[in-house]
Amino acid sequence: MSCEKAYITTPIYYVNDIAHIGHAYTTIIADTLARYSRLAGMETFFLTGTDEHGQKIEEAAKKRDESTQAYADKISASFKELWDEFHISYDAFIRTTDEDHKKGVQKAFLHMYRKGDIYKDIYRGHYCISCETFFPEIQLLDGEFCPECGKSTSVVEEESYFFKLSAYEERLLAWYQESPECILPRSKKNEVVRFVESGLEDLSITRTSFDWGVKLPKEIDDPKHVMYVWLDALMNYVTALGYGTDEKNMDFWPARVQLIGKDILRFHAIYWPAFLMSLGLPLPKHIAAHGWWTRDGEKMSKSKGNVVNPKEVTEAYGLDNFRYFMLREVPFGGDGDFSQKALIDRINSDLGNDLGNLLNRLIGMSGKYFNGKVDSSLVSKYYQRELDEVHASLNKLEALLFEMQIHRYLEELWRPLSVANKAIDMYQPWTLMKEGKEEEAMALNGLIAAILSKVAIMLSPVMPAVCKKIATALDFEINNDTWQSMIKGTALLNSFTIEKIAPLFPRIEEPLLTQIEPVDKKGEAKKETDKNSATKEKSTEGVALIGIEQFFETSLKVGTVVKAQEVPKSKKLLLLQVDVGEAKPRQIVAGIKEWYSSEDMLHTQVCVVANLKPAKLMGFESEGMLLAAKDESGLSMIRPEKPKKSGTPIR
Ligand code: ME8
Repeated sequence: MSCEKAYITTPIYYVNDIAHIGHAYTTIIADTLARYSRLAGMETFFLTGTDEHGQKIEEAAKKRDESTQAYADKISASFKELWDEFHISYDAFIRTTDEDHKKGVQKAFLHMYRKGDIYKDIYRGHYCISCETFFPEIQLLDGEFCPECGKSTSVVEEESYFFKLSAYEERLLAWYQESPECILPRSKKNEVVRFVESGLEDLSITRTSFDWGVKLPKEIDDPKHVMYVWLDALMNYVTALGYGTDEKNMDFWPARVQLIGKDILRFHAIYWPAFLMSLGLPLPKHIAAHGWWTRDGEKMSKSKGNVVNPKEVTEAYGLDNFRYFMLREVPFGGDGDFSQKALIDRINSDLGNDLGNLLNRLIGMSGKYFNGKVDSSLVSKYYQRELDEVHASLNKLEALLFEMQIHRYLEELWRPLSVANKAIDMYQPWTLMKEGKEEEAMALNGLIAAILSKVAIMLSPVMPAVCKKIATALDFEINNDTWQSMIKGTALLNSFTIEKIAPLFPRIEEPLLTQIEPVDKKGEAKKETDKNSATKEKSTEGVALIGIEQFFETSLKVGTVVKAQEVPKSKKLLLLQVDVGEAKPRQIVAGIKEWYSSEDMLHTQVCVVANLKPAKLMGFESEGMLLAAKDESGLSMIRPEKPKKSGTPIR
């Protein structure tokens, strides 16, 4: 066991909203790195959590008429629950409302204050609550709007404590230069360097106009101030290790990788290292900023109703498949567009054809010719060249992972699979058996099993459950011992009898979720709409304008729910039979169970989109869609104001 330490962190997520695939993406990457570090024998600490202070959270709670603490408790618990359902292997889940965290932040504040890095003055400027960021007037759009999110900012003139960020300019630039990989990908680092070179202003780090935050340390005795939420939040990375309290895990600091989205790079690459320098703590090895997931090319937001819920996607497609897709589809640092078609292609092609099928071929060959037995003892006698090729690929992997080239890691990991599939096609076990070359055929079996076992070890941080199944079929365990012997070394599996298991990646023929992408079965409709949208006019709100004829292409009808039941095992779906004035009712699968029970829906009237192509959801055919309005407070069905005959057209 190496005693190298690996501390891996995600951002702590704001509790003003529930998790979407962007949050899941960051967390899955961090989880993959943590799992790999453990596999490779590093002493690993993986931190995630929630960011609960600040004006944004206070306002979100107020809007819902809840106490801020109760509201934060609820949303924080929903993040934790989701990560537990996703088997995220975090070692600690920090909340900024934890007492120890608050103590640690106060201690840090006092340290910086006593050092002379904090002074009191008046802040005059603009504040964007949505980004929890101060902006000088010259940076605002049209003198009013936030340059980051475009929302309106408010004018702030209040007494504030300031952190002497400007004093750290030179030291920050020196850090960027001395540690070429401190910010990954490197292209992102260049942006940061340019920003710092253009000059840094001191940072306002307290507020007096609201009070949902950490108070200043009592030694400073200025009770009307609370700390700026970003100072509070960034400190989580060390308070979670015991900074300012028991210091229990501080030997994990500095972090090996701090994962963030590109939206919060400035806070992590400028403010955070400056705070650490002021505290006399070492700087993280890598701050790794990934790109943005969009939906059909647009930013996901509740108001647009285009947020992809990671739970729905994993329930339909499988957690490990989703993990693989997220990590393989987009080069780290680049933006990605979520579509079911892309997800299905990855599952059917990379996972089904290349990996799952190889295991099936091995099960078939060993069953047919050797009663299920696999023996690797003569692999190097016949297939040394293939083995060398496989080991050369495997040797490149670890560096790719810690350079955050995760898509290349997976690409490279697929090479051994291609070596295996090619070897079967080239040497043809059926021909070898016909020619009486039994020993060679068995060695080929051993080669395929060796490749599958090595790939399963290295794929296990990305797809833990699937790889466990592969390992069970091949009668070995994935752990640090097998990683040492079969990845760092060249050991092959001992002889074993293969277990026949069901195909790991049954082919998916059509999108499984209509709510996410109401497109035709093979995703063609989406492409057509994309093509159309290129020529469509845009309204002032950026929404495509359509002609009246196009609107009339949608058949909308009044329907009456004649039967309503729950979809087994689904937390979201109701199965409805809706009379739309046709010979028999339409079956509609609706994702409304969070807001409506089957009793609520029975005998009520609804508005139905009646000419959608049918799609399957959790195994049930859905022949239409219901209209509903959804905002932060929940979902409400759209119904005719007065009862109407079933089938009445809606104009
Ligand atoms: O910024 N695509 O919290 P937050 C990819 N509390 N990643 C996305 C994403 C998307 N569409 N949307 C969100 C905060 N993310 C602060 C952080 S840390 C000391 C404080 C991910 O809830 C991405 O990692 O707004 C992004 O950085 C993070 O969620 C922002 O989460």
